[in-house]
Amino acid sequence: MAIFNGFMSKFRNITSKWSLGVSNLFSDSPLSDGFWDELEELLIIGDAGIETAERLISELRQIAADRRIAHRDELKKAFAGMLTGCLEEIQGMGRPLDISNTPSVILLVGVNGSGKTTTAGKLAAMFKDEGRSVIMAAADTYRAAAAEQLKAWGERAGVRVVSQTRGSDSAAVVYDAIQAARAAGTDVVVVDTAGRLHSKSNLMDELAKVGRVVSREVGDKFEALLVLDSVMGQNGFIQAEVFNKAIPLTGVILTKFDSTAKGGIAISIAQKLKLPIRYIGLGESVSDLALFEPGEFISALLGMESTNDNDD
Ligand SMILES: Nc1nc2c(ncn2[C@@H]2O[C@H](COP(=O)(O)OP(=O)(O)O)[C@@H](O)[C@H]2O)c(=O)[nH]1
Ligand SMILES: [Mg+2]
Repeated sequence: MAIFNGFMSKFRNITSKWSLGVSNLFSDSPLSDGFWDELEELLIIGDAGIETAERLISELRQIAADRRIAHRDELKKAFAGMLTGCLEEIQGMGRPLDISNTPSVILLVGVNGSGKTTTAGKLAAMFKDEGRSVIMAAADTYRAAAAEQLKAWGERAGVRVVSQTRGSDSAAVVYDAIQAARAAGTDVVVVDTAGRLHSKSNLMDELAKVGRVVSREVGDKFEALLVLDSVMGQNGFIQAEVFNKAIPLTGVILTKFDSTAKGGIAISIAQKLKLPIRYIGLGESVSDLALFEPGEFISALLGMESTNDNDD
C-alpha cells in the first residue's frame, strides 16, 4: 500500500490563487516595468519576505538582461530554476530524515495548533507503510486531551503510544518511549511535544530537558523538526529562533499548505531559517503528507512539467 507517494498529483489538486497569479504574470507578452512590480508584489503576497523578493528580482533582471529576453514566458523557466536552486542549496542531498539509528528519535516541536500531533500521526503511518516499526511518545503532558488525540492517531496507524498521566514530566515520557523502543527493537520513536508558547521560558526549559534526555540516550544524532503552519507565513518565523535555542533544529515540516499554497513561504524558510523542509502537510487525513522535493514542488507550484532538468 503506497499511500505516501504521488506528491505531484496531490499537490496539483490544490488550486492556488497564488500559482494562478504566477502563471498569469509569465504570460506570452513583452517584459515591462510593470512586470517587475507585479512580480515583486506576488512574491511578497506569497510570503517570500521583502529581502528575498528583492534579491530574486534583481537576479532575474540580470538573467533577462544577459540573455536579452524580451518575453515574459521565456523567463518562467529561469524563474523556476532560481527558486529550485534557492531550495536545493539548503535542502542538501542525502536522505529526507536521518533514521539510521535503532531507535531513531524524531522530535516534533512548534507552537500550539501548528499541526504537531497530526504530523506525528502521519509520520508514524508513513514509517509503518515503509515497513518500519514505530512507537509514538505523548510528550505533550500539558494539555488534557493531548495524549488521547495522539492515541487516536496511534490506533489509526496501528502504532503503540507511550504516555503518562497529565502533568507528568515530558522528558520522562520520552525516556520511557526510548526504553520501550530499545526493548522491542523498534526503528523509530516519534515524539509529540506540547505547543509551547515561545515566550514561556519554563516550557522552553522543559523542551531543552527533553533534548538532553534524547541525546543522553541515543547521542546527538536525532531529528528535531519545527512544525510550521504555512498559514502563519512570516509570523511563524519568530518562534523558530526561540525553539532553536532550546533544541538545535534539524529541519521543518510545513503544514496546512493545502490552505494557502503560497510558494514564497518555502523560499523564505530556506533563506531565513537555513533549514531544510522535509515534509509538507496537504490536509487533515493520515496520508496527507508529502515528501518535499524542491524541483517537484516548484514545478507543481508554477504549473510546469519539471524543473529538474533546468540548465540555468
Ligand atoms: N488543512 C490542514 N489542516 C491541518 C494540517 N495539519 C494539521 N491540521 C489541522 O490543524 C489543527 C491543529 O493540529 P494539531 O495536530 O492538533 O496541532 P498541534 O497543537 O501542533 O498538535 C487540527 O485541526 C488539524 O487537523 C494540514 O496539513 N492541512
Ligand atoms: Mg498537539
